[in-house]
Amino acid sequence: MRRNLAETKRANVVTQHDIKLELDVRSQKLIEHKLCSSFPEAALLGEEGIAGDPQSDYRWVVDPIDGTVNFAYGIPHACVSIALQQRAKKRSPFAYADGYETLVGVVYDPFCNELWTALRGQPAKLNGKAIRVSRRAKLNEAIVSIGFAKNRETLEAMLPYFVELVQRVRKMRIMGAAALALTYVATGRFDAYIERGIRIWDIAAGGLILQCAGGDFWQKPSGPDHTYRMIASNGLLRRRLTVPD
Ligand code: LIP
Repeated sequence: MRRNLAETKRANVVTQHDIKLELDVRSQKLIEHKLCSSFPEAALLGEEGIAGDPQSDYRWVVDPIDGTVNFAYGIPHACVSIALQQRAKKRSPFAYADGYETLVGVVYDPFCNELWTALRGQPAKLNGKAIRVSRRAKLNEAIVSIGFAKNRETLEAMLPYFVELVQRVRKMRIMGAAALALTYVATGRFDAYIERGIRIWDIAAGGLILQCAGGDFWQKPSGPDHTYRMIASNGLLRRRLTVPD
């Protein structure tokens, strides 16, 4: 990612609100090769495809380049997001719709050299130092990040809420990389982050990092192919936020 940020990039798919790069596929191949050769018993579910036995109890959930449109334009706000999930043995409040829960989460921003890590049940860390969410409990003091996903339908669903919320908070931010928005809430830089039409690989690692930093991570399935709607916050603001159906 560092080597190619300013380079011209080949796009495999271009739609009005999204770009998928050849570098996304190459980056996932790199990650797949390393993880699958070191842990053959774990499957891999990535934005650019799956590998291994989908019945496996363990799976890696990978977004090889989160913030691809930023990266395509040379905007240094993008990251690698990798989570390890296990099929939950019993009903778990942390499980996703298909029964897997996250045990390990790693998000790396190669442009700011910031590495967020979390193991379930232990404090989340940024470059090895423990992090905590903010203590801001009032919306009019809060910075809230929001995402509009990749299609017109989600845009139309989210815009009315954006117009209402922007008047109640201190600032809204639309940064274009879900995994970094989640780690920014976990680090107390943002106080909340909301998105609908987001995919499990965008949020699995960041969601655990947020929970291990004392935050609240609410997710519900909202469509096929691992699509979710979610509200991430410092916990104190949770009751004041919603995400359109
Ligand atoms: C992106 C997310 C972002 C969302 C974009 C896209 P990608 O993921 O991080 O929050 O608004 O539509 O889904 O495609 O760069 O991995």
